Amino acid sequence: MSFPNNFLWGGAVAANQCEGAYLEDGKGLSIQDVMPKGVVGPVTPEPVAENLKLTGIDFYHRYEEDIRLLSQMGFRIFRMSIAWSRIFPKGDEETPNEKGLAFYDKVFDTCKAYGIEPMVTLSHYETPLHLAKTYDGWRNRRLIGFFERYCRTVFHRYKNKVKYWMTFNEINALWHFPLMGAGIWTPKDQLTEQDKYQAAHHEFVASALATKLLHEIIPDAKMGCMVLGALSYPMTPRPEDMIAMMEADRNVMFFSDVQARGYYPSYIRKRWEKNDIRIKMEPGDEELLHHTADYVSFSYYMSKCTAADCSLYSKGAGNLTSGVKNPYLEESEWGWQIDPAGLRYTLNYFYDRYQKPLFVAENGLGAVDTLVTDDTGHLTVKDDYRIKYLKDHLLEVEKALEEGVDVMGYAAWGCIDVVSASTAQLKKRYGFIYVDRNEDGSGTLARYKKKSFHWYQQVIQTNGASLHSDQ
Ligand code: BGP
Repeated sequence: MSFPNNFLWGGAVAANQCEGAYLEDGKGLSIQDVMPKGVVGPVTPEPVAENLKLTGIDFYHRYEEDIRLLSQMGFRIFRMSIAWSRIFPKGDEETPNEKGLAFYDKVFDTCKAYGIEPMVTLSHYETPLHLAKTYDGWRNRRLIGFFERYCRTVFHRYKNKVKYWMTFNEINALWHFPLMGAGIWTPKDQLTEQDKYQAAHHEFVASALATKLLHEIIPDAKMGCMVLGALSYPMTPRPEDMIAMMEADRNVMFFSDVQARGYYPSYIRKRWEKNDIRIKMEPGDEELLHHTADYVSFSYYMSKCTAADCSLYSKGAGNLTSGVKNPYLEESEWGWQIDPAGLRYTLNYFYDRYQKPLFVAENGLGAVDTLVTDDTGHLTVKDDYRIKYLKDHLLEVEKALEEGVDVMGYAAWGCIDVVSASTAQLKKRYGFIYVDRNEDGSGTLARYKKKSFHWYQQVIQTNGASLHSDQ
């Protein structure tokens, strides 16, 4: 048996992609409420009806049914996020919104009742809109204080309910999508590298501070860092492509290097020196960074290729970042290249570098699903393509475990269908559970079990052994 008995099998969602109820019970607006097309479209002055996230999949009212369904699959962990703007509607208030806090009490109590451990991301692409507009998000050092107050509030409140936490979802996304990644309101073409490194510094300090606080308030809790784990292969064995790969990977690993090792790596300090980038730090910042993450997590959907001259090759599509197309891989309907072995490589790469427990925070296949009637007259989706994707990836997780990598667990992304992050679509589905809601917003919101629901249930029940059967 390669999967340890305490392996955390589960799935993941984010508040802004599933909850809906965007103004209910005192919630303030978040940046997502004015991003109707995800990162591919413009922001709107006010929330507009075609923004599917305003209603999401109505998890806010249906969480009990949803968590029950997840428990039927045997989930041990449910990665979810707290919408910061439910707790502090504008982000800079002194006093939290009690109704927002009460909502997550109910969610965590339900998880407990069904034997599921919640894993909570504190900031998953949902900076309160007021912080973005008034302070320019994480470019402003004052965000550290606001975040600290938010963390302190939720750590005290959920002290006995939540053991696993994460600070920033895909923290490296701020580099490519500063608004979604770091609530930066200034258009991205007006930002310099210096601005982005400065915003990253504020997030690193905030993350370290949150880790310190967590350990003080809930001593047995674990804090994770989380990066978008799209590593590169060199397009050819030419030495210059290899060097390009090293640099591309550093752009990812820089973020986890700081959070997992507790200091800025020399390659970044040299880059700053060379490019005359001066990061403003306050006394004590660097000492604070020593409060490193207890575990390291990443999302993994695909690998990418890199070359010294990328213009020689065709460009690939991808999860917020992309590189050159790998001629040896197939791709999803959204053009994301499918590379199960890349997950094994990524796990080994991270473990070699940090020697800390790893958690696969997201993995999955976004696809168009069709609801059909099965032999027993029930509505379902025959998603063999998804089963194949997940099975192939989990077999690679198993290989990494066999190689000695300490993998704590695995969360399938969008375990129940949610609105997509990059394109804000509902037709791009990842779940084991189908949600009846269409791209035009119509639908009953009823939940149906897909074929993959029963498959994953079996995988968890056998602690991975069924991955080796023919199914
Ligand atoms: C990651 C995000 C998730 C998620 C996932 C899939 O970048 O952390 O929030 O949605 O990607 O991406 P998408 O929804 O765009 O298909």
